[in-house]
Amino acid sequence: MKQSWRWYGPQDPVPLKYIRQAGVTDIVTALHHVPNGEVWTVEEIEKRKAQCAAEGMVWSVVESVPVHEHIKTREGEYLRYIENYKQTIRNLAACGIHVITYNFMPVLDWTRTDLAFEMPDGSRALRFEKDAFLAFDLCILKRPGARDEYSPEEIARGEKRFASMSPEEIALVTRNMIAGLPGSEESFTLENFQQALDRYKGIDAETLRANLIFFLQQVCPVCDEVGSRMVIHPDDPPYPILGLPRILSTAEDFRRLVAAVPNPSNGLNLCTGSFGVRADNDLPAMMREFGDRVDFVHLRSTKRDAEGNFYEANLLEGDVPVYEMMKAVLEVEQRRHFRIYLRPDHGHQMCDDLQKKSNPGYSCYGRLRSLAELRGIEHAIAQTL
Ligand code: DNO
Repeated sequence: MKQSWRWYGPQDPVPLKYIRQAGVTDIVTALHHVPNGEVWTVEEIEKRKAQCAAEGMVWSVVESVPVHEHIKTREGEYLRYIENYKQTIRNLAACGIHVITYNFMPVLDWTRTDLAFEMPDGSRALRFEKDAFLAFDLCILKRPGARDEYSPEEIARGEKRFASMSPEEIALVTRNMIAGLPGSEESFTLENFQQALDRYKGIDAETLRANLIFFLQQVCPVCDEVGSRMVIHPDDPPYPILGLPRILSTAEDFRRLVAAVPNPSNGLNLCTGSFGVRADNDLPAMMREFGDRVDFVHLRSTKRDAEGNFYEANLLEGDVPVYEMMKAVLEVEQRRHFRIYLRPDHGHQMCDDLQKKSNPGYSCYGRLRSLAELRGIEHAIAQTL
């Protein structure tokens, strides 16, 4: 694997100097200051590249070039935004950056209800609590139509949870849900959030899928020409939420995408933590099946329960078969003669980081711990190949 690390740019409380000490060679970052939909210029890309190079690392993977909402809904200025996206791909390639992460989740990127779930050892994890989510949807947002989508048991669970919440907790859950987690690039108030959801009223999963296919049919030929690859990040969580359609939650979803857009540049960012929330996703099998298109892996482990909750577990203690997954990564690497960019993800907030302000899931020590474990596993498996 190419040991990589997500850096949010000069504002990131975890500086490049620390990242280098973690043993990292490759940086995953984005130009977060460029508004969604606008072109990333060669000049701005070069500036960021130089910052990484000055600390002895290479900016190799973009996470993410955000896809403007107009492209997802195929309305308004979507054609102009697609042209801008193509130009950004060309500019990145001109600067030697060829792996581009993106997602096609409507409105929200990844979603959690709790950003400081206390683990038995005192560290803090990100968590998705089903009841808090139901309380948000049914009693805080009061989304029209929500009641028809849930069972009587779920409605009762949401109402009970809402009744237990203090005004502070209501404000906190609301903020966690809609204020934008790191990398989301979109942030809402309760008022404009409902409007954003409403834009998807006539858009079911098949329409959204068609919009994604249309987008890829436009940008993939450019990628093929300049030797780049678009790697889609799966839905997180991997099922529909808030009445919004989801189209990249399972192996079958990606299979369908490849069947529709077979260009070599149509790739996958295999995020084990996102796909791993579903018991029906066989992650090592997905790595083996899609490996030729997986240039980038997020290796983290989630732990789910029967009530529909999940949290970010210690790497070796969650539902993700990390050893098998790493074996599959190494097999694919051998087959392709290519080293896959792999980064730790959503580490626990621990040690000194508990007193520091950091991007949720992206503090220093937790990811350092995960990367050290991943490196050890890779090293051990490599001896046997
Ligand atoms: C969360 C990240 C996502 C991811 C985007 C890719 O920690 O994995 O925000 O970057 O979905 O576009």
